[in-house]
Amino acid sequence: MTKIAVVPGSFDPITLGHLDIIKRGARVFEKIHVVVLNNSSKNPLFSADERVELIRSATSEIDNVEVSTFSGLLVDYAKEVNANAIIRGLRAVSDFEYEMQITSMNRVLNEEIETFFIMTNNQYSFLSSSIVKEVAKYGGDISDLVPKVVEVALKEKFAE
Ligand code: COD
Repeated sequence: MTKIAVVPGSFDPITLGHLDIIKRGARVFEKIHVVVLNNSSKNPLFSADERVELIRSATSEIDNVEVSTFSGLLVDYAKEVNANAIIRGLRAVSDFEYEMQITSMNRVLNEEIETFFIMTNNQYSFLSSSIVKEVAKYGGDISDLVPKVVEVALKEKFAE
């Protein structure tokens, strides 16, 4: 059986924490599909297409990674790309409850798709897209937190 995993998220925008999870997943699974899910309850800074482009640039050197966007249920996307696994990142205990809810719901929707968790690298345990946007908005240095393309894109966004 081919080991194909989906790494889903909002990625608004992708950070070095996300990238770390994607890279480590790509070492274990034969193929990784990173998917930007349009979450109707959030008001994103970057459009879905912009987020996909930023992820593509940030992952261009990883051969077994593909990036796309999807509107709908994660399990439906996973089925579409023949994935039998979902990878999520865990930063702190505070992530656990939310992740447990999502995982349980996805299992109800399709019990054949297994969710795997990758613990964050300690240096990124505080990192989130929201924090990065907040710091970038007020001109703080985010060069150690996001890929270079994202740093540039955030500067442009907040200069608009
Ligand atoms: N270090 C490690 N991992 C990290 C870090 C970090 N610094 N920052 C984020 N992560 C992980 C997160 O824990 C998560 O696993 C992943 O990276 C993506 O994070 P986000 O914040 O970009 O994405 P989320 O959590 O908002 O994504 C939620 C989904 C879009 C996946 C979810 O809403 C969804 O599946 N929506 C589709 C509808 C659906 O199927 N619903 C049913 C299930 S609830």
